[in-house]
Amino acid sequence: MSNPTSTNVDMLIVGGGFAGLYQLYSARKLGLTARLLEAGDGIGGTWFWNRYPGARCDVESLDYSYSFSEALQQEWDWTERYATQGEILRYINHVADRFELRPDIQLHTRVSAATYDDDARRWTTVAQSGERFDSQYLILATGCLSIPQAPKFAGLDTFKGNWYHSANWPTEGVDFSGKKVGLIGTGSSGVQMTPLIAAQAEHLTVFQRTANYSVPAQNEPLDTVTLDTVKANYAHRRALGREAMTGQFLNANDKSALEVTDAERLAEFEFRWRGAGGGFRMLRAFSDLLRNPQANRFAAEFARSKIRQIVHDPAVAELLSPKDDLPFGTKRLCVDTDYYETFNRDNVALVDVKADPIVEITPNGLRTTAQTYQLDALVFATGFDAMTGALLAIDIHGVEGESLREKWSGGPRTYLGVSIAGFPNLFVIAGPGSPSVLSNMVHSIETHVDWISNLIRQTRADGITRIDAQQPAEDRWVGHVNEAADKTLYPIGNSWYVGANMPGKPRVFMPYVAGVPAYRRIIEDVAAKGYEGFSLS
Ligand code: N01
Repeated sequence: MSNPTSTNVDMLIVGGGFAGLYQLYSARKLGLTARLLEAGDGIGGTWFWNRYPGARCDVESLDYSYSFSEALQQEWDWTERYATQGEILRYINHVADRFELRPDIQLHTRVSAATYDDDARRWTTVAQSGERFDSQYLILATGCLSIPQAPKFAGLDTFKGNWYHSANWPTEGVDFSGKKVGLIGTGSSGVQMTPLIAAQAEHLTVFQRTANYSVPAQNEPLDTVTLDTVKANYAHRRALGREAMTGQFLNANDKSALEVTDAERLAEFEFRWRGAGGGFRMLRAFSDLLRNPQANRFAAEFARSKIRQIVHDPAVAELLSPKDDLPFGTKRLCVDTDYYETFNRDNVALVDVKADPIVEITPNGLRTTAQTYQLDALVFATGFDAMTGALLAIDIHGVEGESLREKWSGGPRTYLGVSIAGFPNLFVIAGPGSPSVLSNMVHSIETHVDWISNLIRQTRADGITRIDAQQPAEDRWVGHVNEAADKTLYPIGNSWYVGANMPGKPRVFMPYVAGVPAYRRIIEDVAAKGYEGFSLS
């Protein structure tokens, strides 16, 4: 029975980014009533919140875009190989308007709890405002990097200047002209904003705890010839993406780094660093780069040699060079424009806060164990409670009141990264246990939404009202995800992939590493076998 004081819909979708919007579009196609709840005062998810200077995607725009509508992909003209945050946000808003999605989108609504009623076979979802929603299906499209890691530095409340987090940037932007700026964090966000802040501010001090690897994006404008060529056969590009490890064609080399000569290896790395598109193509330079320690060391040493070539001061170059305990690419590779070059500017300084940790923020800046720094503004690019943060921010209770927070206290457990045993009719899009953040997210989102939509279409036709993953199937999947990760070097790196950036978070490698094509074949096979591993009733 549905609750008369709630909004009743067939499907409730939480999150208004790429995943939520496509899920809403697909729900409509299924003939379902649906409501999408979004915490922000605009749609776009990641691309709504992360407005910091230099924010852009590290997946090429022609791939990081929906493929479900040929008309959409024909009519939209991306202007650069790697799109800026602003351009992606315009695209998302265009999609919402074009497919008339807005009437079913409710902004300013942060979900705080969701409880399953096994008699009614429905979810009751509650927003922070107290508003209630009643639905048969609950879709969590909450994103993998949507709960910023709040800085917990002592003394922050005494700081006289303004401070900002990369993922909660003021809509109107920030003018750093004439200011001494301190930037904490050198992951993708910090690496992208460094050159732009340095160009504007009087002085920039970058506080680095761990050096990560960064590869130049080789970004460039997309001319009409390129766009026309892709659009003339967009299906071909999408098909190449579907069969590529990460859901985007990166021209993967199937040779081992150990089977080629030194000169051939160097040529391959150079080709990928410079002309062939830069960025993640580097990770596909050799088939064993992320599996074989020696192959990985070749890539790491190549990247360090580049840093030494670019950065004039050898001491700064050394500090920017990732160390051997971080294999190349095991923490998400940064993709930059002029990051290392920026450290040649007179108004930029690099501080090693591993050797000399931050003690506190002071009214006029920041104090490390050895030094004080006078700063007018502080920027935190300190990352996120990744993959599980947004899901566990909601107090979710499944069959017999089981709490998701308790179930996941030792790390996330899903069946196929999309379903959770004991939480029927609830689906996670691109969640832990799926290729997710290791892939082109838009591609993986489409894969999940299409798969969930087929499951719902088929089960509704069969009169099934309850879809639940079986516990043994989930256990086997969790085992398989771990096994796949353990065959790679990924778990070695201290990264948000394993929750290492969050003190106290269980160390579990969260995404599924075997790649997009292997994963798709598994979930298609599950569907072909009548949704093997699910209890349908
Ligand atoms: O966050 P991060 P991010 N004291 O977690 C440091 C995606 N993304 O926002 O490494 C001092 O990577 C921390 O140091 P350490 C992308 O998937 C994509 O940059 O923990 N430092 C690290 O340097 C990316 O991977 C794009 O030692 C502290 C940094 O803060 C993900 O989002 C752009 C600290 C956090 O790095 C997250 O990237 C941006 C402390 N107390 C983001 N706490 C593109 O598409 C943390 N740090 C290009």
